[in-house]
Amino acid sequence: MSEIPERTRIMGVLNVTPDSFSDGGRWFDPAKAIDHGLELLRSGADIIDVGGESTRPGAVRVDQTEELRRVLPVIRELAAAGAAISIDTMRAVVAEEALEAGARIINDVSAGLSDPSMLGVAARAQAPVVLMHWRGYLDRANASFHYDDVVAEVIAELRARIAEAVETGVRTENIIVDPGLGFSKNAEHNWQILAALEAFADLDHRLLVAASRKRFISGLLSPDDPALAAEAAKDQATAVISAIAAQAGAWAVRVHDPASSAVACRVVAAIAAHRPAPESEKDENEHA
Ligand code: PMM
Repeated sequence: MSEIPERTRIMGVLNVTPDSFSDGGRWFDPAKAIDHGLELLRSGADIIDVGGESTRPGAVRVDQTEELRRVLPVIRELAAAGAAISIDTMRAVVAEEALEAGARIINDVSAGLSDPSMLGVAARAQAPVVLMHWRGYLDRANASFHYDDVVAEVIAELRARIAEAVETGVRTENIIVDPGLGFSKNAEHNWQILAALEAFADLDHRLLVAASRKRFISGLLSPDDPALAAEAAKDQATAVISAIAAQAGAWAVRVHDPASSAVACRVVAAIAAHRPAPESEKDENEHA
């Protein structure tokens, strides 16, 4: 991937859908989507995550032809402008065509469980692939899920997806893990995961954290009526989470407002750069 700096990357969200959770309908027109993608880049995004299917609870699946119609022109145009693009899809064919159109990363919120051909596509293309934790794929998204220990169980279930990806031929360095905030998880689960991000970073794969504007943030800011939480306040809360994620070692954060999270991640990187080396490293340098 070209010129991505040594700090937590900013993945800007571009939903080319009529019905996504926070930005559904805004960028449904391809020309508007392309403009918004360029704006995301200008405001600090390193990667644009293009999706043509909403994963909000209760969403109806779009058919494959429609999904392709939504994402391909946008990917082609943004790739031609030099953008690094991830394709947010649960369909192997969409992932494959998106890669051909210029996308570089596959982002599958079902971690290969929705379409059995997905991991094979990632392996053949040797493309980085996001494996997100989710127990239900749209049709079961409203089911309530029980965890005795959400952090341990999500990590164990991610390990199983990682193992299958490796078995299918995906190189370990191409695996990106994502705890799937808000997917088969309530607010309590999401906060518990955010309190334990280091454990996800310890999986030794790149870690993506995607909290941006999600319902548990609105519920914190406006507990009586989450729908009333202002977008700017949600983005401020998201930027704080981006800083916490960066501090925990996240490779990237997926956000709707790149500017605020880019500032947060830059500050964390600056502080990290000024941290004294651990004693063990100092000893090694002295003896070098
Ligand atoms: N969340 C949404 C869509 N795609 N991809 C990854 N890897 N992780 C996520 O948590 C995730 C995702 C839903 O949020 P949106 O409707 O705001 O895009």
